[in-house]
Amino acid sequence: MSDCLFCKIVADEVPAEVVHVTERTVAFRDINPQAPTHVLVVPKAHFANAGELAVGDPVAMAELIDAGHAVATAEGHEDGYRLVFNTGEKAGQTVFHTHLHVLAGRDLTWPPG
Ligand code: IU
Repeated sequence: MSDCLFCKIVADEVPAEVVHVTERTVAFRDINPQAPTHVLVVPKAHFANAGELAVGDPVAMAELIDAGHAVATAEGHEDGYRLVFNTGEKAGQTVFHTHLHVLAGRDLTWPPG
């Protein structure tokens, strides 16, 4: 999608601090981090949300979650991290290209706000 910010990051048309790349995913640091580690893992192909990715490309969805685990482990947080998909405006989704938040490095409370 030509007007999608995360598609532009994947295409290297918009700068981002990329920390991990796989065949189907790119992971980069969130510009407004909510934890010491706050990385977004996105599929290279455009899907609007997690549900669409799960149905449209389940292999990429599995790779996305695996990448999230790899990022958390690489940053030393195998003892505790959170993977989050905000799905839909009501859940706080603001960018409509599927992205997995990887959050770690502080105490993460439950339930989330
Ligand atoms: P959300 O789940 O759609 O609310 O998450 C979108 C995230 O994208 C949010 O944490 C933003 O800080 C982040 N982000 C970014 O990393 N770079 C950007 O240029 C923009 C948003 I716009």
